[in-house]
Amino acid sequence: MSRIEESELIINPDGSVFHLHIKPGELAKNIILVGDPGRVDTVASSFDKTDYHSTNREFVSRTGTYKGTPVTVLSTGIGTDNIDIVLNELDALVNIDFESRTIKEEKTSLNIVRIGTSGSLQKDLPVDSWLLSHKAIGFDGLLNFYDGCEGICNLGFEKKLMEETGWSERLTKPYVVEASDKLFNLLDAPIVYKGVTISAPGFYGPQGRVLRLPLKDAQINDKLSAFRYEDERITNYEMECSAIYGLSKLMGHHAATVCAIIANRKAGAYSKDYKPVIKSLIQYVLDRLAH
Ligand code: R1P
Repeated sequence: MSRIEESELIINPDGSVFHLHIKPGELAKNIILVGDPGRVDTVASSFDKTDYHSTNREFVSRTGTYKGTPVTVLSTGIGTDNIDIVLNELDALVNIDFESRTIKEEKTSLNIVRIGTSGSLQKDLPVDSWLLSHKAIGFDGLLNFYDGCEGICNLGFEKKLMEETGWSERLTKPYVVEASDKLFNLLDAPIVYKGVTISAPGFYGPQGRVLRLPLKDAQINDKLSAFRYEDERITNYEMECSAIYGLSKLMGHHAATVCAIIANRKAGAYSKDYKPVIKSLIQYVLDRLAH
């Protein structure tokens, strides 16, 4: 087993991993990711008890139990660039021996559920509903840096999407990845909408929003809403799911994303108060994980 150098896996003087400030042994196998650090305590307030906590930049965590089941809640901040840090460091905490700096022979598989907020691209997917992402489309390009990405991506979906939208050569190639069956089935229920989620590398232009700057393709959101691949349609925009699905698949973890729809881009609508919607979604996810 080759040793991973100090510059490649940075371990803090207290033995915690570089950005997350979590030490091996302080992480639960069930992990809830939220974007907003302020949402971490909303999740942890339902725990029976909290055993560990950490704070560094936008990465805030609490590890404890919910109805006896160990759970870690961790904030990622915004964007798939942060997800690259979060997924690699979570994986290192369970699958790399920090003493010898070598990859462990026996791998640990984590259950990773992102609870987020999102904007709908379909008129009939209403504000204040919950959307479970069956697939994610990465407009961000992160996964393309990793070997093996073609093997886990839906190349047919990608090809049709690029053809039908007239995908510009200046844009990074979109990648299409899936939720883990295990977690998708765990979180599936009649009250939960299912769909295909775009993770965009920005909030404004990359999601077709115009304030002062015009878009390269003013019709992009209409094309995306109308697009169909087999029996699936694109339902919503957010900014993290694609990298979570892609990296989890490559590393052997289970992942699913469920979002509160707080805006409907087609209807021009925005939730009057999405906080209770998020709160009940958190409760739903915790109960499913503890089931
Ligand atoms: C943008 O406002 C942020 O909100 C959404 C997007 O994915 C992005 O992170 O999710 P969160 O509420 O989980 O942060």
